[in-house]
Amino acid sequence: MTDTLFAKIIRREIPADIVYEDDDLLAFRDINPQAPVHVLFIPKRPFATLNDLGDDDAALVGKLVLAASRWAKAQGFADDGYRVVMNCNRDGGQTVFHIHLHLLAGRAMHWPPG
Ligand code: DGP
Repeated sequence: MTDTLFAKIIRREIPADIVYEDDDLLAFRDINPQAPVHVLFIPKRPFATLNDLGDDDAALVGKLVLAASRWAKAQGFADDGYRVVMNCNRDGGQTVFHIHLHLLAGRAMHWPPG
């Protein structure tokens, strides 16, 4: 278990620009956006990294991905496209140890990523 900045955002102890919430998930704008639209989708349950997910969490992870794709579609990004990214640990570039899915949209993305 971890208590991170994101847990504080869930508890409304620090402010965030929240764009989506349901019983299991929260989504808010990244404080350091890497695209015109950069939103983080997180489960309210505090998994530190992708390594901490198990079979029992498959439905929650599915909800996370679907919430992001539905939000992107509702915002009008479905046709032009967008990117979703989940970073894991040091080499993946993870800095906040509460799993999160980055949704980036509003510009053409590059590949391979840095
Ligand atoms: P990652 O490198 O994958 O762990 O991404 C963490 C992201 O979290 C990074 O893009 C910046 C963002 N972030 C860090 N602290 C805060 C915060 O306090 N508020 C918001 N909205 N985003 C934050």
